[in-house]
Amino acid sequence: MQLTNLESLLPRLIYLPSVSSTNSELAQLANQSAALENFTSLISSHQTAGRGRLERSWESVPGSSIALSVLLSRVPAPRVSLIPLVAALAVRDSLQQQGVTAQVKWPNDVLVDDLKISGILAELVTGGVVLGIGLNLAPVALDTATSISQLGLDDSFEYQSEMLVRNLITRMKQLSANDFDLAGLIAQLNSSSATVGQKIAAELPTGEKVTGIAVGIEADGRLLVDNGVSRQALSVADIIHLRKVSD
Ligand code: BT5
Repeated sequence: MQLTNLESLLPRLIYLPSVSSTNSELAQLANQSAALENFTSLISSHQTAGRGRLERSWESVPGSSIALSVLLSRVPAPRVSLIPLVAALAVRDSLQQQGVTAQVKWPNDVLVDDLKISGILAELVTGGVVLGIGLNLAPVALDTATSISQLGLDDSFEYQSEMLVRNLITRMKQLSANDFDLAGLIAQLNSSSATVGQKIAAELPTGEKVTGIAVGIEADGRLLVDNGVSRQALSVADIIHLRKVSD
């Protein structure tokens, strides 16, 4: 694997051809050593126990997917809740630069034509957040998924991981900067959202169900849902898109 370009973007990059979960491995490193630099990264083309949210699994085709985890230690605490959405924007940026329009499904999916191409998992560790991104290069056996090769793009690991990391670093540097433009970011999150403007059904981790219209993403990343009587801001939930409000 020729990862020289990628290495030049990062303070430290660990490449493993196969790993249980890049998030678990990097979290373990971070918890062992408080001195890991911001943007220390672990990348693999195959996970044997890739994780989604809430103990779900993340599938990967051996050798034909990107599993990337990056340690973020400079994002100010009030902005940490925005990390998954901003990471999804970075994936979207990368696809946009290759001529493909993607949308962000709140809170952590990147979709192309309603099919999931990338999923994001951010976890708190000693000294920061481990941000994990899974990106399908080749088709996975799920009818809700798509991949880089199905979009007719260059599916080489080297090229796609460099595009991804370049955009991710740009976005995360913005999110960490003193002169961060919160209003501009929230406007972008709203305009690129597949969820905002839809009638949705949300299931909260407590099992509670909320249905209504997703009216916007708030400054802390929460999704505002209007059920016709009141508005509720959700911080964690699984969302089903029922239909566009204009339909
Ligand atoms: C996610 O969870 O989408 C977060 C996925 C994060 C994966 C990265 S890879 C690098 C790092 N290391 C890890 O161990 N994880 C992170 P969630 O929103 O819970 O979605 C999980 C659901 O997505 C599953 O239940 C499937 O329905 C679907 N799914 C699983 N694998 C998929 C894939 N490869 N492509 C599209 N959908 C998938």
